[in-house]
Amino acid sequence: MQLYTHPQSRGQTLMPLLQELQIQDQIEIIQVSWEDLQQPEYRAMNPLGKVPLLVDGPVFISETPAIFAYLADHFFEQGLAPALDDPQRGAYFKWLFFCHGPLTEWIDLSNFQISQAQLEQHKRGLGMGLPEDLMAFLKQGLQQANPYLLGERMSAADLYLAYWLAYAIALKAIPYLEEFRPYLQWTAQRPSLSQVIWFQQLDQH
Ligand SMILES: N[C@@H](CCC(=O)N[C@@H](CS)C(=O)NCC(=O)O)C(=O)O
Repeated sequence: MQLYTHPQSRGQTLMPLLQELQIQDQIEIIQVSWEDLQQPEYRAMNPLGKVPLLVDGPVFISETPAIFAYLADHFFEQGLAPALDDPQRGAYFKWLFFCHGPLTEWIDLSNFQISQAQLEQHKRGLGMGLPEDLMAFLKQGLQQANPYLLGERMSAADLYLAYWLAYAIALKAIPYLEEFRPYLQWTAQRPSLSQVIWFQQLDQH
């Protein structure tokens, strides 16, 4: 398999996953430049012209949570994905897609100085609703985490959510609420996450 990525992209969220799955030597990491993404050869693989992109033979997988889910299933023996008949698979996908949808939607929107009045006006069309709804979703989920989202065993969804949370807190896109601290302090102890700069900066918030 080949993973096309860029060091300043959300492809970085996949690095702890590769480490936890112990597959760093099985995936060829191809660092591309932003210019490479404009090339027809790259666009043929991903017409969006975005990274990350995982290539597994004839299969081209863009969209970060799809790569998370694909790799966690492919290397199922490492225990990062619930089994097909495990009811927790529902919560697992909920968190993967929550990060890809509402959470990153808000991180993007928070860069654009959009007023609360504009958000109120468009809230029905926004996948995230209002920022306070997003916070309520996160607070409830993280208060129920014990210590991980699915209980005692960490899943790929924890690696994805914790990364985005630490990043969003560093960007000040979301506050570092008391309700988030036990979960983030716990996940930050994983060697795969403790090396990530956003986790190292958490103490400053
Ligand atoms: N929906 C994609 C979005 C990927 C994405 O936005 N990638 C950005 C970097 S974080 C990118 O490739 N930007 C390069 C460009 O637009 O030229 C995913 O979540 O994987």
